[in-house]
Amino acid sequence: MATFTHIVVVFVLAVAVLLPSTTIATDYVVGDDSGWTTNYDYQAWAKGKVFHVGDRLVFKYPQGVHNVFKVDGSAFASCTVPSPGTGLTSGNDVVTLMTPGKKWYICGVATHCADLNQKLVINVDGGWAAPAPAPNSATKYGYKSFMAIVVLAVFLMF
Ligand SMILES: [Cu+2]
Repeated sequence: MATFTHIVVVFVLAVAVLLPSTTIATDYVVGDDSGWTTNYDYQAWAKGKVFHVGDRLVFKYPQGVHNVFKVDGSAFASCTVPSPGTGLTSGNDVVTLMTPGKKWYICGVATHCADLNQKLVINVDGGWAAPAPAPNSATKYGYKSFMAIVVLAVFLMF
């Protein structure tokens, strides 16, 4: 009757192997309690935070008062708003950080970006949560190799 115990142990270990790459993602509410608004220092907010692939930005604001456009570096600098309809407008906009690198976001309402500093730039680290192999994935595979050895060891015990 070792079979059932065997299956349970292998299942638990399999979960332990898979879990680290799926649960470390973090949700960041942009601006914390202030949310996505005017006259807020988003550079100060982003400073010291390390964003990883798989993390999520949550833009919170009263619907209709602001919006969120993902732009490139030059549009960020000049506060150039892309065509309407390409922005996020729900007031609770969740953006999953899919790739490493710099990400720029601006508000497209009136001159909120140009005159009232409603703009955010962050840098996303390539991370262990990346779906594709990332430069610093050595620790991930190191951990997985270790767990694979543990699973093998448990197999041999039965
Ligand atoms: Cu705005």
